[in-house]
Amino acid sequence: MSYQHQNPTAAPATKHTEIDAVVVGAGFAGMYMLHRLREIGVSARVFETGDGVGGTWYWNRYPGARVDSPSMQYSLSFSSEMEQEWNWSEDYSPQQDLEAYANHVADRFHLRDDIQFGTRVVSSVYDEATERWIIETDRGDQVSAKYLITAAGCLSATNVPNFKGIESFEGQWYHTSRWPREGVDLKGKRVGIIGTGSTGIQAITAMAKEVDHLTVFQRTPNFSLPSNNKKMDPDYERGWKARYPEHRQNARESRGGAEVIAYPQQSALEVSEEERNKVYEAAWGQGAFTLIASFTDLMVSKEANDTIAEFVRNKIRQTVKDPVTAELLAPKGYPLGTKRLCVDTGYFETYNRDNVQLVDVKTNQIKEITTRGVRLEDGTDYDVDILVFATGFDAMTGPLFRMGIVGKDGLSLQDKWDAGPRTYLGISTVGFPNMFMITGPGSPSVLSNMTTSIEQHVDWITDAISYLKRNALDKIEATQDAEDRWVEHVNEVADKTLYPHANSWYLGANIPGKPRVFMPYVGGVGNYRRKCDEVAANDYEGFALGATPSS
Ligand code: NA7
Repeated sequence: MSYQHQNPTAAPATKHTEIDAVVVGAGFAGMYMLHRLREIGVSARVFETGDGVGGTWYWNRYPGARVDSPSMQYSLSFSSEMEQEWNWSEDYSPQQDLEAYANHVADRFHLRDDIQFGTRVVSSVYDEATERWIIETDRGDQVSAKYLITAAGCLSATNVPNFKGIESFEGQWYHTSRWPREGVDLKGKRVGIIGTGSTGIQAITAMAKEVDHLTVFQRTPNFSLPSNNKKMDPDYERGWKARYPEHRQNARESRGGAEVIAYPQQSALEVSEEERNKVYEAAWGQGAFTLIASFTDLMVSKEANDTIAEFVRNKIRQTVKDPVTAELLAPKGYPLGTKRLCVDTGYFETYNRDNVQLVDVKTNQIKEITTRGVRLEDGTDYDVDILVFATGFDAMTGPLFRMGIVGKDGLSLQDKWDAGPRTYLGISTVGFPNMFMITGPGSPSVLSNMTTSIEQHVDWITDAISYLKRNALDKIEATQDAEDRWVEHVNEVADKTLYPHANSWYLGANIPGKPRVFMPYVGGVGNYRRKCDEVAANDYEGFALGATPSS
């Protein structure tokens, strides 16, 4: 597959450009939003920090980067022609295929004309006098827009922990989501990697095969399932494509935004251990959504969850030859699935290699980075040539805060959300009129197959703007009451699950000082969609609509 990532970019906006909508980010969300806005005759400019489209798949080009939803489902459904024409090469797509696909989307719909690359939005201020958003970029653009639409992703604000001494390190260091396009030569190198989340697990598996020696610094072990990834079977792909509309509809109505073969009817505790393990064995290797859907209560009952957690721990014990390493890799102390479930291609087997060493930095923490590597609290030194930070992101709110968003009464989004994000439907927040967040906090977002949730939000936002236009309106803002009730509902459903029982990025627990609030909506993609549709059908219930005097 080939693509041109240096295709023409929109000419820089001149000072004081006026436009209908500014979209921040040119990943799948920003691109599809632009496409839909054009369809309804709304002029738009997309600002994108990167030099190309793809968002997550532009930035995350570390070795082993791969999506953990099946390729046939992790794609855009809005164009049936594109859906039929495009061929995926593997069951779970690698970054290269996803970036190529993103470029194909941009080319096919001529999106680049309205995307300004290499440009970061640094300030987005609502001007109450004109009732417009004033958006400024690091390149000096100043644009006035009726609508501000954030499409900057949930996991794009990089987190590099503030380790003492990092600036003194004499080797090279990289965060996985800022991996150089030209790659990094790892051959013959001693590499250290900090972090064993989804990213670390993929990068460790891939890098171990290249490096001379790999030291893995693990704070919390993660549950990870085999993807059983393989080359796409053309018959399977043909079969899937023949029934694409049906598959997509099932995904839209599902809990996780991906089609699940069969929903469970039974509690894990209703069946014998033998029967239970048979079910787990059958779901093993069928992906995270399928495993979690093995029984009705795996995410709500600690006792039920213990059964699947122990099943996975035993898989790890059977795979990793050294029993001490196996035990260190076996996650304990939090329920399976409450930290993002990882999907791998031979992760645990990697620890049977002679050139891979696991270091526990939970009991013996990282004290500092030295000129030569990593020093732990007890003074042990690990010398490395290259240090890789697979340390994740300031999730969900981080990307929004980095846009310098200030709403009515000079209130910044950061100040409003000082105690955690508050939204109506995860799309809108009081005090920030005409601002829409694609997959914002309070929506299923990161708990779902992102492409399904992105399309749902983009379609909803497009319909909302069309509704305003049809009714000679141009102002929409959530009401306080609707926001309060939604926040309460989001918390209520989260509290019924095991999710709040882990120190996860879903709760902001990975960022020192971040308020501990469960950010995504756990009520399920299908239910959530119905609620959003109901709101729209009831003339945007819970929103105050209006017209600016000049319009
Ligand atoms: P994650 O899932 O946030 O993982 C980050 C990892 O880095 C995790 O193992 C952390 O341990 C570790 N970490 C973070 N800070 C430190 C410090 N200070 N010391 C040691 N270890 C640290 O990010 P990923 O990029 O892997 O995945 C993000 C999402 O992308 C993923 O969930 C998918 O949705 C795709 P911790 O667990 O906090 O103890």
